Amino acid sequence: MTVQTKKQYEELNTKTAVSYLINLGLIKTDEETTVAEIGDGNLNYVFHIISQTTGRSFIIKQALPYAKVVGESWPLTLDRARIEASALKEAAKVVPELVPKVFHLDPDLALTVMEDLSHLTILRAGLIAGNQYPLVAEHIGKYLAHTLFTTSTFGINPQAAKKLAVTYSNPELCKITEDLVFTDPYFNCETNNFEEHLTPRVHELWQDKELKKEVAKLKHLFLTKSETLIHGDLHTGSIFVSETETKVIDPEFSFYGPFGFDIGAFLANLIMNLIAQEGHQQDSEQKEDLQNYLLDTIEKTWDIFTSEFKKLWLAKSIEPFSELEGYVEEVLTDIWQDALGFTGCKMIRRMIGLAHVLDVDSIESAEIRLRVQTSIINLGRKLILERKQIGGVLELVSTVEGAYS
Ligand code: SR1
Ligand code: MG
Repeated sequence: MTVQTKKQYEELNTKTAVSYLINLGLIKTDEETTVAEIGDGNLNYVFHIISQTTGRSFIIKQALPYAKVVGESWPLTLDRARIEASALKEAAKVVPELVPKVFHLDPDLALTVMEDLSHLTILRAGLIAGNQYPLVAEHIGKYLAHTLFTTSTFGINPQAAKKLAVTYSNPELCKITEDLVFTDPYFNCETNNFEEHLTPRVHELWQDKELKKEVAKLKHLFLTKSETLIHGDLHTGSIFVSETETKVIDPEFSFYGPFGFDIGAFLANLIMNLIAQEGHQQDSEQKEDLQNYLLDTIEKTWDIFTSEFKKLWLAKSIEPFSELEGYVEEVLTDIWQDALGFTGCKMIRRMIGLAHVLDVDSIESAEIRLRVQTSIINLGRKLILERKQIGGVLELVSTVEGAYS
């Protein structure tokens, strides 16, 4: 009988990262390697290891026992490495071409060895630089429909879904979202982080009872609507792209949550980039072209999501009621309204809360930054309050068009 002993957690460094791959047999001792820690996110180490001898390369992502963005005073579960690797494997069952390959998970060291995607660009960085990615809407629309449908009770039986929900119980990372997205920005909280010039607008928001009540309802949905396995943090920094490829990374916030949450996260980040282009593009023709591309991406993502979702519904739904006329449309309407509310919350949190987006923060002119931040807050508010009236994606597109110069 072999007794499995739990390894002691220790942080990797560039040397031990290479030894780790040697021990796994992924590279040989005599291979010449280069290695760098390239993590630029809020929470983890990311080591990029290249064998100069064979040309093969790997990523080792290791969770730290605290949030890197704040420091050791904010302890954080290492279990998120298991959640992330498992969610990537779950997604690979339905959209293998849209997620990185996972080669190895080590739950004791909280690390995952995965496919190196460094030939691709992070979507956020690409959009800030003014690039366009023609296939991203099609790919993300498909990713959303297939991942969300398949783990819902339309795709698997309720017993299997309940068991999966236990596997993906993720209370600590959910708490980050509960606090940073839904609660803190609406109160005078220490975690908040907004520019001095936004203070009058933020104080107004803290008094905005109409808005706060709707945010409270959306928070309640996030807390209780266990519909399907969601990514949980699908912003444009969690997506690698090129002209031809798209890969969704980083699902460490995965749990059984509302259908609309990932959709809202993606739309919010496209909208923020679109509004922020005022501070990035000098040439007005180029700016308009980019903004039209982003509007088109919003529209296409939703259209592809709904058409793929309906196809899956017809071909694969295990719910006996799914043949009822009009049922799928009603499900999609609920998803849409939730998604719009979450879009608004995700926009407001990035202006007022702890973690910001580079799209806005990298605008040099303070005057333009203030204008952009204010437009994002105001549009976020509108989407939250009017989520049940904005009847479709074309109406969303014209609402967004009305919000920027
Ligand atoms: C402490 S983590 C801050 C943010 O980074 C992640 O990407 C999530 O969006 C989280 O809210
Ligand atoms: Mg992340």
